[in-house]
Amino acid sequence: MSADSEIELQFANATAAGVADLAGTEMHAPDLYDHDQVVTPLADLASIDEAQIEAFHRRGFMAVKSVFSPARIAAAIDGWEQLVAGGVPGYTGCQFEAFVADRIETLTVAERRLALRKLVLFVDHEPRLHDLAFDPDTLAVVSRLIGGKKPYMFQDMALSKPPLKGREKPWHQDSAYFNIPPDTPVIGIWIALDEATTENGCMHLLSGGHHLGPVLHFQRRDWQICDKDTHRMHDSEHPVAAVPLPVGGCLFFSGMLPHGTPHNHTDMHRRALQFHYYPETTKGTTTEERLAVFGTEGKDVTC
Ligand SMILES: O=C(O)CCC(=O)C(=O)O
Repeated sequence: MSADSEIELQFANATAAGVADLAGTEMHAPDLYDHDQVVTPLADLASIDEAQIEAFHRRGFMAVKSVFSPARIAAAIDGWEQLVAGGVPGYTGCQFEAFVADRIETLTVAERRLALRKLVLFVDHEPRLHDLAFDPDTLAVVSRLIGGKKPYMFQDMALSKPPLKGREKPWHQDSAYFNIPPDTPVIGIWIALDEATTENGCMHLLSGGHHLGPVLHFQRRDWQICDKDTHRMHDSEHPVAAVPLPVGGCLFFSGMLPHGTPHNHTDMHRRALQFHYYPETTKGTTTEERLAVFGTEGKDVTC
């Protein structure tokens, strides 16, 4: 089953209580997120000059420390918690870990918080999260990163890594998930709602790896780049950069950049929002066309 059809199946079965995430729960190898550098973020959006835009295109990412105020993040967290608690009528985008699949309907709010894996499609249900997705200052940065074009927000999702149990998001390219031409300039924005550290599952990126082009993805612990391909691509020209961020910090990154986040080994929760943008004139393709580039079917390859 393709990643897309899994998602379609999950949402066909969605209830207000939520659905179970179908990705694997196996622990990653201890060295899969070994990093060569820890990124120091820019101070704020005003620090982004032409040299930073050029560095973004070279490295495939740009981290900024103070983007959203404590008050806006506190409001976003409140919005998040209401969605997770099941308190927003009509919202069906909570995805829980498979270990609660048979009892989602009966979980307490505290249990829902700890079993949540992902929130999807929330901006039309929660104005405080909508506010961050359509922030004019970050949209202006996205526009600069896509050559001055008008950005269109086409994906809103968020991963939760609860204390000690929060699972890895294996190495992948986001563009491998989207039915759009692979050369579309896609920009992801990842916003830290909790402090993100190397221990609790901050973002890890293969610096410059977006220049390697599309990489084959396999359905293993998730729809992901094979671990051995990640090791193969990781060299002196493509170092692994870890990006710790404070609350309200923000990472801008290319949809073609290989990235992943390790297991949360701490007693801190790690919540983050992720939005994706492309130029508003972008035209879609089909799943077949996407898998012809990113998929493994019929390519006689193993992972
Ligand atoms: O928030 C995370 O841990 C990773 C999110 C991510 O990379 C993704 O879902 O594409």
